[in-house]
Amino acid sequence: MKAKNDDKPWLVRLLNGERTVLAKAISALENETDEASTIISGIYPYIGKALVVGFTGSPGVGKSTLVNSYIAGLCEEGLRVGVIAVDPSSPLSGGAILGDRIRMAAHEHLENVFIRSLASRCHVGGLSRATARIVDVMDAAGMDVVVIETVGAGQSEVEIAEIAHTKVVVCSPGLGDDIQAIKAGILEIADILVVNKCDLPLAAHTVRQLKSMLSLRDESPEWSTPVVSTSALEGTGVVELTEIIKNHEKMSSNKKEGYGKGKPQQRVLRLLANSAADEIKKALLQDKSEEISTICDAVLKGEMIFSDAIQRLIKGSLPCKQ
Ligand SMILES: Nc1nc2c(ncn2[C@@H]2O[C@H](COP(=O)(O)OP(=O)(O)OP(=O)(O)O)[C@@H](O)[C@H]2O)c(=O)[nH]1
Ligand SMILES: [Mg+2]
Repeated sequence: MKAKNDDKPWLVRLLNGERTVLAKAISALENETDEASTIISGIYPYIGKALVVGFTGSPGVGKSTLVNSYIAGLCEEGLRVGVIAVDPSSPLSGGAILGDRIRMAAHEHLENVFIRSLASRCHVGGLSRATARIVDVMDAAGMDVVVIETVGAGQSEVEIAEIAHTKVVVCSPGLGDDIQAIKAGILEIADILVVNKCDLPLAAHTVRQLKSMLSLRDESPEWSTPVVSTSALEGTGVVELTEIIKNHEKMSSNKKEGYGKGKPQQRVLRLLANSAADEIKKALLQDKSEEISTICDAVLKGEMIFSDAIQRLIKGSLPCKQ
C-alpha cells in the first residue's frame, strides 16, 4: 500500500488514521475545494470496510445521548468510531451544535473517536453528498464504524439514510410529534426502531403503538424491524441495541445487493451519479442553443410532456450520445 502511494504522503498519513490529516481532508471535501477531487480519487481504493449507522428522529428525542452511549460501548470493544452530527438548520434548534459537542465531549479525549459536526444550512442541496464523502474519508482513515446523526425532518434526511447500512429511527414516549413524524414516512426507512427515554411514563404504550404500525408495513423476508426500548440517560437497552445493529449488518452483508459492508461499488455509483447529475445541470443551464429554447417552449405550450423533455435534455447533454 505504501509503495503505491509514495507520491501521496498525505494519503499514507490519512490511511494511518492521523487525525490532523483526516480533519483537513474533511474540510476540503465539505468546502469542495480544488483538493477535494484528488482526495476522493486517492481514498476510493481503500473504502468499504466501515459499518455506517444512521440515527435519525425528531429534535430532542435523545439521539446524541444515545449515540454517546452506543459509541462508548464500541470503544470498549477497541473499535475506532467516526461520528457525523448533522445539525438541524432551524434557528430554533441553533443551540444543538454546542449541545452535541458538550454531550459528546466525554469521548473527545479518546484517540479512537473522531467527531465532526456538519451544519445543514451551509449545504443546501448538497448535504447528502458532503456527508457521503465524509463517511468515505473516515472509512479510508480506518474507522470501523461511522455514525451519522440527523434530525428526521425532510428529504435530506431520507437521502442521508440511504448512505447508512443500518438506519435507526429514534423516538420518545408519548403521542406527540414523534409518532406523527414517523407516520409521515420516516418509518419506511427504519431498520430498527428505538423508543428512547424508556425511564419515562408511556414508553410501553409507545412501543405497542409502533409495533402495531409496523405490522401494517410490508416486511422483508430477511429482516423484521425490531422495536427496542432504551434509556440513553441510564444506559439501559444500549447493549441490546448494539447487538441488533450488528445482526442487521451481518444480514445485509450476506445480501447480494445493497449497502452491506464491503460493497463499496454502490457508494461509488452513488457518487458518480450525483456528480454526473451536477455536470448535466451545469451544462444545461449554460446551454443557450436553439434546441433548448425549443424544448422549453414546447413544454410551456403543453406540446411536449415533461418526461419526454427530460429525456431529450439528458440525451442532448451527453456528448457520447450525440
Ligand atoms: N429521561 C430521559 N431523558 C433523556 C434520555 N436521553 C436523552 N434525554 C434528554 O433529552 C434531552 C435531549 O437529548 P439529546 O440527546 O440532545 O437529543 P437529540 O435528539 O440529539 O436532540 P437534537 O440533536 O437537538 O435533535 C436532553 O436533555 C437529554 O438529557 C433518556 O433516555 N431519558
Ligand atoms: Mg443531537
